[in-house]
Amino acid sequence: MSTLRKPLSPILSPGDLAPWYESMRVECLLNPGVFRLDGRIGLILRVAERPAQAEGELSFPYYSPEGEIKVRRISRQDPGLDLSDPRVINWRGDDYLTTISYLRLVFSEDGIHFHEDPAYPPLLPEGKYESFGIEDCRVALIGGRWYLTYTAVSPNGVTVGMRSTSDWKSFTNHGVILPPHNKDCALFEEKVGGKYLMLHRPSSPEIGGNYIWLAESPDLLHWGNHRCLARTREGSWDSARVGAGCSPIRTPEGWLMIYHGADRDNRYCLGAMLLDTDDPSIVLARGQEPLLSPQMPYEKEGFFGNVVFSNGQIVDGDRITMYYGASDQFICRAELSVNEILDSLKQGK
Ligand code: MAN
Repeated sequence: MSTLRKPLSPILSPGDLAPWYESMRVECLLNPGVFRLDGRIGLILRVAERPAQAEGELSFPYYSPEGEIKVRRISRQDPGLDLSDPRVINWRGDDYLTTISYLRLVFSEDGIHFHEDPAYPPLLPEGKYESFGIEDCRVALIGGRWYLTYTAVSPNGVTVGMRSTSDWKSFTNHGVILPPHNKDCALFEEKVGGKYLMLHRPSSPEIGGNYIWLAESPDLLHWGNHRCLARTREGSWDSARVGAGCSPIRTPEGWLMIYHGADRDNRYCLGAMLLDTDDPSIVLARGQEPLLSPQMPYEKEGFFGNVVFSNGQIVDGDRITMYYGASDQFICRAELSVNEILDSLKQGK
């Protein structure tokens, strides 16, 4: 498969953006949603910030119930502190995130060089279900309106929030559309069988696991008829968790879905599945091998290494321009061919 990383990868690094929050620094750029607007390509980046870390102290940001950004500081000597994962803090039995994530817009004329446009301010966490941040936004264009589905994190749990817009300047906040623990929500961009459809990823820590589910809705707000679509595969690159990328691509052979899978070492790769056109709860084919796995130095090392993760792409005929996060730190771009992926699925690769 000729998955092409482009020479200018990474296309964005944390140093390319000034911090939004006073006295913080941009630590990570992650996993953008992608859309077209007025002849430009837009990315809705997940940006993660935190204060510079003082010697012997851990500090991390969060939103207070009053909606103000605050910083908590804890001595690194505190015996109740578990810092084994650079993304998460466990302190005296409760979980927090080491950074606060929000969503920031950048635009490009050529799909490679992105810049900010002051007319489009960032989307910040709002309310009590987003107080630890908002992450990994998928974008679906449905009936002339863009629907943004993203992970909303707070002490209440990891949920899916939704906002929508017609101009990327003002947004309607639809609140939590899926309760905890759920993430990786991608909407289909057209109705199937008269219903809106979504892919989502609930987690069931005891019986079950981190599997991709399908749900339907009459109005994009109320979701039912949940069906488990794809589970993890023991002994494979996607043995520990799987989750959908962005809206599946309609092809003559079915819906092509790019998804991420991780193994028990938290190595994240991207793979493909083909879903039946009329009944997408039927998986027609699933690739054995990843489409993309961490290989380049910037994919293997960074804030959280060995990660390639995508939730946004542009499709133009046969060509998929995929934007992806590498090592939870950089934004990269790769080109894939719809037909090559379909052929590889047919050959059982
Ligand atoms: C989770 C999410 C992603 C992140 C991966 C790897 O799936 O938080 O945003 O890229 O973990 O850390």
